[in-house]
Amino acid sequence: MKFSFQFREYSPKIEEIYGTILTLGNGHIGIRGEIELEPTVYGTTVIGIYDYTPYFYREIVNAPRVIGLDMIFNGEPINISTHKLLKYEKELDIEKGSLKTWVELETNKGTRIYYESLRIVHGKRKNVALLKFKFKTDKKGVLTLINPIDIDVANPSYRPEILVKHCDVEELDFGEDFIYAGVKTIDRKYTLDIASSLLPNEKVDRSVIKSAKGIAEVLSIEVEANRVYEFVKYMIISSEKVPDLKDKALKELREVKKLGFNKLFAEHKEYWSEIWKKAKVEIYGDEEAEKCLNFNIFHLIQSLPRDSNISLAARGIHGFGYRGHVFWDTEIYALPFFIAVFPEDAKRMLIYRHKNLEAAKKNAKLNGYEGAQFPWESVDDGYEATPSLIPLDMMGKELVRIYTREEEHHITADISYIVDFYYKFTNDEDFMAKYGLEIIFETARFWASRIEFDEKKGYVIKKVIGPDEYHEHVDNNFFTNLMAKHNLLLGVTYYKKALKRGGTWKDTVDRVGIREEEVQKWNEIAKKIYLPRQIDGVFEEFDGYFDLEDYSVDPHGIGEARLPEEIRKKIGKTKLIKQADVIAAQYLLKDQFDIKTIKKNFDYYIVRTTHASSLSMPIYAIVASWLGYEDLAYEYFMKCAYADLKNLYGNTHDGFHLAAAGGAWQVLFRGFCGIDIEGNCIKIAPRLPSKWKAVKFGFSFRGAWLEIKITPKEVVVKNVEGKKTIKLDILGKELLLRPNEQIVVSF
Ligand code: IFM
Repeated sequence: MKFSFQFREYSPKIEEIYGTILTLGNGHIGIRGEIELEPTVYGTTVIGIYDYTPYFYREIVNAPRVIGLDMIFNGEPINISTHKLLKYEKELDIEKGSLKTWVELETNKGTRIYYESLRIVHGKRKNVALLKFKFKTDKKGVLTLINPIDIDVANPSYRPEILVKHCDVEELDFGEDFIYAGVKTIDRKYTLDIASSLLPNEKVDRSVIKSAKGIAEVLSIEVEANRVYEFVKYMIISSEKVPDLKDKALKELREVKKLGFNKLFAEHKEYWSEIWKKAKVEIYGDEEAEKCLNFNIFHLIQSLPRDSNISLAARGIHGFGYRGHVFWDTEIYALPFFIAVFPEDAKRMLIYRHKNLEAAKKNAKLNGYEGAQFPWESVDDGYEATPSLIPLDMMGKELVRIYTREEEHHITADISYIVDFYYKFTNDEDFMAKYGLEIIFETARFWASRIEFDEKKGYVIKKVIGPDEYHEHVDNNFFTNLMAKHNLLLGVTYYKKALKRGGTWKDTVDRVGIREEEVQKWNEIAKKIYLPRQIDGVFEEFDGYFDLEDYSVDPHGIGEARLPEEIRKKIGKTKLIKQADVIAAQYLLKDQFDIKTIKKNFDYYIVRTTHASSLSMPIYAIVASWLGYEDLAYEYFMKCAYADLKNLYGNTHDGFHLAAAGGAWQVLFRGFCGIDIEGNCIKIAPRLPSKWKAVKFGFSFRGAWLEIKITPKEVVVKNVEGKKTIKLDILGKELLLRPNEQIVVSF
């Protein structure tokens, strides 16, 4: 694989977009892709480090910026925005996980400057980032390099009065060959230790400055004309909870300097090469789709937390959109990729939810319910982090009231859904005993208390927001009711399984205190749960939806900006929906619908969906592919894959759209390749886009690693690792795939 992405424009606005799409990360550190030579409001994110903030409860912290570099040549500061820029090029190499930058400029005094850098955030050493750079000029003179740890950073915001600085300086220190900053978050919960060292390949004069902005080392060097000078900047960003963190950080800095850039880069490349052996998707006949899909996979992997104290944030490590909060995006959109390809990593994200079960129980209690109610937006402590008010509207003036924290309850069922999905893929009994069963039982308990009985309708769920967030305070949202039913039935099924299995599963039943009568009640509620009207086969999205003013949109467009203002203003009173809702339920719970019904619903809702959310198109793409709407499926797939590369939602600067990224992978897996797990059987019913000559990738299934190749004429599946025989159903043909064997089905 050789995938690199080139970018050649420069303007502060475009640079903010590059900041996101060229982010490098390793599951601990995230460093945005803005050029090191320019100041920026963006610092560094450290996964799992949150702090209190107005409106948003807690937000991911903009950590001190250590990647920056100031250059002064013969008294002229070398900013690319203030001189004549002759060349600006950036190249993200997703195969190596590296970012290269080339700058050529003529200064206001007429000096030519050539600058070239290579940046990595180390894959194997979670605290380490490196910047190697070269400098050349056509004049001799004095080059001054300033290597700062900038602690004067605040979280970017739309409104200046709510800029929050989260880092409180504890210590600034330096030695002969290092600078160091120790900071704590304002809530005192987290410590960050940052150390850096800029190593020249020549003799230089070195001094250190401390200021309100932080600490910086300053190197001065007499340079000759037309000679290349090379430097390596070593950076350590550490957040471990150990007493001697500073010593550890400085020790690690010494160690990596001793190893040197080349060895460290070799290790880093090895890391990515191992990752790509599993994660890569090859698409023959469509290089563009192949590149874009792997680009999204790269960003998903970089955002994957290394421990279970936090899960994948909706906008990744790439920015401050949604303040680093974790939504259903993680479970429903991103996790299927990790479950299929990196199940051990997926498990950590599920354990994160289990760790927060106590918080979810408190949340339920606070709202008058039983069991566990997961927050719509979650952070490091598992409490509800959704703002009730957002201090901006479209004009950036008024506070906007948000009801999702009170009403978007489907997340609780979504989490149970994915626990079951994980179990289907992995058969991880131990996980279920320790974590999974408890999540399913406690969430079933929640729904049993959340649901009300209505004499006429049966069990109803009132006052919710479904995935379509245009309609608030609605009763009986189709998605919510169906997912709640599924959650209750999972409770019933796993309870029965646990009794049958005994051992640790039965222990969990006892530990959680699940009683037979309780489970019977879950069953009864599930069976009598009310679903809104169905007219001509189309399910009403919620009670009363069909009575709203009709309005339709072009299914190829994105967002609300294309709507007339009067429609935008009253959008909640129309039938327009923001994203897949009924169709999302039909995707997740496919088995409950026949294809004719799915088609009727798809045809109805597709012309009423604005796709204002990036979570919409992945689901419509998958279902479109099931329905044989090949062009539309492919168009939506590419739009998911291009969401950030082309800034399709206009807010890429706020972070990566990881739901669209995970969604794009699901379009491939569940849509084009038609892969489903049914019992212990993998069903494969492909419908490749017609220009695809073949698609090839791997995934893990119950301890086996399977490699699959699909062409328009055949399916080839290899069982390359593991000791298990796998049951397959390829286009209706049932087969057994033994270890180290391959099966070819031609059609
Ligand atoms: O979770 C989504 C939601 O479905 C639509 N608004 C944005 C959220 C975060 O991506």
